[in-house]
Amino acid sequence: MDKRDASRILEEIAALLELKGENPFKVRAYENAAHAIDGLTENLGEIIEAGTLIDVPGIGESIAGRITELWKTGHMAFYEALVDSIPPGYLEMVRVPGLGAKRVRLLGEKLEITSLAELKAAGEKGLIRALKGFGEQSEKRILEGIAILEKGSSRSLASQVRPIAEDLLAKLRKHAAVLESEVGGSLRRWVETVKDVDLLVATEKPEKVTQAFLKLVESATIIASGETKTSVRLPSGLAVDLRLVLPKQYPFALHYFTGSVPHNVRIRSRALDRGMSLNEYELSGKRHAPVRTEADLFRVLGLEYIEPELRENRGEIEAAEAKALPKLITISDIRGILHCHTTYSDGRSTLVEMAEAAVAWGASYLGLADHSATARYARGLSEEDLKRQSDEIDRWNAGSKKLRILKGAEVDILPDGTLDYPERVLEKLDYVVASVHTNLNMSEVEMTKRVTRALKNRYVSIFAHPTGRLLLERQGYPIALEEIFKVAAAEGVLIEINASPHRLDLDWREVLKAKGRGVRFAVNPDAHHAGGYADLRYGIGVARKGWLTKEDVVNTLPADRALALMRSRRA
Ligand code: DGT
Ligand code: CA
Ligand code: ZN
Repeated sequence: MDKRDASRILEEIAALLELKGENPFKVRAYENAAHAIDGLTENLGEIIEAGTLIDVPGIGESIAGRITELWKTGHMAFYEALVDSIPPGYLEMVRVPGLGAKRVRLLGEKLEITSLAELKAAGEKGLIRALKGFGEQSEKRILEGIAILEKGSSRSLASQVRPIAEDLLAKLRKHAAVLESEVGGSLRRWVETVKDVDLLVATEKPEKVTQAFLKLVESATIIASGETKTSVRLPSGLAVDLRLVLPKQYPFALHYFTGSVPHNVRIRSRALDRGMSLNEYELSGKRHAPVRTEADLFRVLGLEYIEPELRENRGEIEAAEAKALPKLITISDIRGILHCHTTYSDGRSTLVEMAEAAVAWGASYLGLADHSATARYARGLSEEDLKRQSDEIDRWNAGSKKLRILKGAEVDILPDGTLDYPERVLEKLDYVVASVHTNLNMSEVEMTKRVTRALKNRYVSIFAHPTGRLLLERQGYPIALEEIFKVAAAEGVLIEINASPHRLDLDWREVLKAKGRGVRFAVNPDAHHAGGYADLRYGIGVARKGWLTKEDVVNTLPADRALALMRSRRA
């Protein structure tokens, strides 16, 4: 049990209470507690042992008692009784992304269904659209949500898997028999979700490496283990494949097991066109220069080196042939951080803690962007709060040579497309991040109109988390992105790549399209605590997958130039 598990149970309780039609305040209390637990920077077990759980903001006495019970005994009587009181199918149904408890209850009652399978069947028969308040669009989204749920269970967020893979790799590399090694597959390509970990090792002594690996993953279930491949499943459910090859096979294997499949297929047929045959172990046929690295392999095939992030068959082979690949942005290009929260709104670190962490991270400027007034869900700032924060920022800036804090705000785009602060407030801010957090159930046409209107507001600098998706949890709201890109490019509004590994929004596939339309970007951690800047690496992963260079991203610029760009429409 860790804090994610505890937080998930609290979230589930909130959903269950809502399913039962309980008092909204009670529901909200569990939601807040789930949020608070998930956001703890300290160890939950230690807090419980110290008896200070009750001091954590957002956690009341009775909930603290229940979390403690769960932690100590592995059970929570309240939760178990609640689960027993609800048809099990309802529990499955609330897990469908985008389907809240209220609507599950409605669907259950009106369609007389009690399971996810029945819900799916009803949707496929077109019965959902016939219900009042649902319509064709919501039926389609419910079916998509069920598909995500069915597929999602087999994938994990890359951010949950990467540290495990990196740790295994680091330990393997200490072994003398491991000559070369890398993590391959979707992780190496920085895809946002992954099915498993693909480890590749070059060695002359496969049995030795296999033994060492099996010792590393002691508590795992061994699915298969042979001379060239060992597959295990960790107790968490994560599958890990270890592949062993001879040193001379390594560059071919590394390329092959990095993928993607569509990229590999193209590369293999390119080899064939040139009178050679390529597989995971060798390149045979026509004589060619020796291949000791992946770069050699690309060269022999008449291509520039293609970074793993680009290997998705989205034009990289043509560009590599024309020597026209972009020089991809790297994390060290980032100079400033533009979207962060503090304890003024829903952040968990103070302004000073966020600033000190930004200095330690190596940023030269930090844009604070706490939530705006009507953002009740996140303790949005009133005008007076903003003034207090502004004064505190002035004090910091007067005393620090290392880090300049910029005065921003994450301002809600209201349902009619106006912003959540009046002009007199907006004009005092250095820059404005605008985003949608409420009324997500609009039609695509309405949502596009709403956002377009906001982007035309000359105070808006950045459009944040453009689709609102939560990976493996919630689809984005419907919005015509091509239209939005057109408006953003014409207006000079930057599009955010939100680096939170739960969002990674804008999606990399769309980043490439937006870039083609002339859009520029900000890669933002959306940090809610001082450790949150670490997420920037995931945002950079998306930027690289979207073919972005340093020039495409505003926060690679020094503060003055970044600000000038973000305020260009105010003049
Ligand atoms: P994942 O695991 O779904 O997150 O995505 P990948 O890309 O890691 O896929 P995985 O683990 O099934 O396979 C790893 C790599 O092995 C894949 O990216 C390319 C290569 N590979 C797997 N199957 C095939 C195949 O049928 N043909 C070719 N050309 N390559 C394959
Ligand atoms: Ca994989
Ligand atoms: Zn936001």
